[in-house]
Formats: sequence, C-alpha cells, structure tokens
Amino acid sequence: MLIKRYDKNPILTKDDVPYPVATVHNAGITKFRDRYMMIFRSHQLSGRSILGLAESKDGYHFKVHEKPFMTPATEGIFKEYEEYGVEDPRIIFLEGEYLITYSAYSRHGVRIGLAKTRDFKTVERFSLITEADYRNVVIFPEKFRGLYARLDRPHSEISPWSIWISYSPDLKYWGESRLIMKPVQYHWDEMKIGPGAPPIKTSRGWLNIYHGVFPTMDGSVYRLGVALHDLADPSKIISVGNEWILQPEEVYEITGYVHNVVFTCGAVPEEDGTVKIYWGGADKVMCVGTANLDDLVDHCLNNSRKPV
Ligand code: BMA
Repeated sequence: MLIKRYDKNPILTKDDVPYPVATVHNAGITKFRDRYMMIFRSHQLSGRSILGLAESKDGYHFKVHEKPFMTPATEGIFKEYEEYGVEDPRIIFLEGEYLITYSAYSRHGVRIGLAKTRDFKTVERFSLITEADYRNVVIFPEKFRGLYARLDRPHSEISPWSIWISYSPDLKYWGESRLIMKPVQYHWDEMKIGPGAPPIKTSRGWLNIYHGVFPTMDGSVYRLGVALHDLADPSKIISVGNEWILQPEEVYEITGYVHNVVFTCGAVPEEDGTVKIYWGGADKVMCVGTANLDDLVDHCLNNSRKPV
C-alpha cells in the first residue's frame, strides 16, 4: 500500500461547518506559519458550490472558519463567470503570496480563476486565466526560464481529455501550450485525466499526483496516479506510474454525493520525506493519507508507461 489512510477518516464533513452545506470536499491545502490551511469546496443546498476555510495544527484536526472564504463574486468580470459557483481550489506559495486557482462556473461554461492571499483573511481575485472548457489548473511553485508554469486540462472533442502545460511571464497571459500526457486505452485512466495536487519538488523530479477516470456500466470511477516531470523542464515527463496509487475502497469513498470518487486538489510534503495527501471522498467528505515521497517516485520509475 503506497498510501496509508488516516484511521480516523473522514477528517472533515458537513457537520463541522457552521453554515448550511451538503458536502465538504476537493480541498486545496498549504502550510501557513505554523498551520495547515485548507480551502475546501462545499455544495450549498442550492447545488452550487462555494469555498470554505479550515485550519489545523497537525494536518488532521481541522477547525472551520465561521464564514465562507470565497463565494461567487458580486461585481466586475468575475461576477459574470462565477454565477454558478466556485469549485476545486488549489493553493501554492510563490514569491511571498499564496496563489489560489479555482474553477469558475457560469452559463458560459467552466473556466479558471486565479486569486491571491497573503494572510488567509483577505483574498483578491487576480484574473480569469483560461477561457471556457478548462478545469484542474495547478501552478508550479517555481519559475522556469523566468516564466510561471502550470498544468491544466482543456476539454476537447477529439482526444480523451489530457494534461497540458502552459507558461506565463506575469500569471495573466498564458501561452506555449502543449499536450504532455494522455490517458491510455483500456486502462484505469482511459476516459480522462487531470492535474490533482500542485506538483511537489523531489530530488528526482516534480511529482505530479493526478486523477484518472474509468467508465463503467455503473458510472465513472475516479482514482489517483503519479507522474514525474523533469526538474528543469517540466514539459518533459520522465515517467508515469502504470498503476493507480489510490482508488475508492472505504465506505466514505464508495458512497456519498457522487459514488466511487477519490479526487485530490492538494498534498503537503513534510520534512521527514513523507507527504500528506488530501482527497475528497465521494464528493462529500475530506480524507487524508500519508505516503513516502521516495516510494511514489519509485512507483513512477519502476513500472512506468509512456506519457503520450
Ligand atoms: C469532476 C469534477 C470534480 C468531481 C468529480 C467527481 O468532473 O466535477 O469536482 O470531484 O467530477 O464527481
């Protein structure tokens, strides 16, 4: 077992939230001072999503803030594009700021918003960084050739939905886009893949924990896998682990708001070489497990498949 589930999962549910919500899932996580900060998604009772904030000293016991952290914008360009809700946040720390990417839903489709915070008290929307039909944007916590880099997942008519990379000089204008990783036919991720947790730097490469989806007669199954990207050039994928590292097995992953889902938006590397991986169980609760980063990198390298 590469990932050891925390034995008191789920770590956060709707019962821990002081305002009415139906779910707590797909949370971005980072360390801020001596705390773990979690920005989690909740379905409201309208069915539309908002983002809440929870904090913890140990990464396992979280306390939810009284008020939601981000609700759909009420003014400016963001108002038009967040009308149906904000979802699936990812957080990274770069150049003194925490960058939050999130899905913005509206009658025009789904696109990605980028917001910034320095203190987790105030949050400022920076830009909408894709057009419609994008989800799952994770920004690398370092620059390459002086450019910011991100992995993303456009929706496409032609190929199964795949992972792309893009670069930006200023976080606002993005380009040099290339497809770098595809699903494999008749394989656990054959239907679509997408970036999950923001990439984690290891001595052997950037570890990309992603999700893959398999279609069954009983609906889609969401699982997690890992890929390793070159440290200097993250568009080069060194290897992709052939097998999944986590699949829905516990009751809280098999049944919920959407059954058979484990979906990650964040993982926190620790100084002892372990990593805490956080995932939404069945789109309803938040879970955590631990793994050794070395084991995950070995998993990529020892039983790998081609990225494209
Ligand atoms: C995806 C997204 C995720 C969700 C998953 C499983 O398309 O909507 O937010 O966790 O489906 O329902």
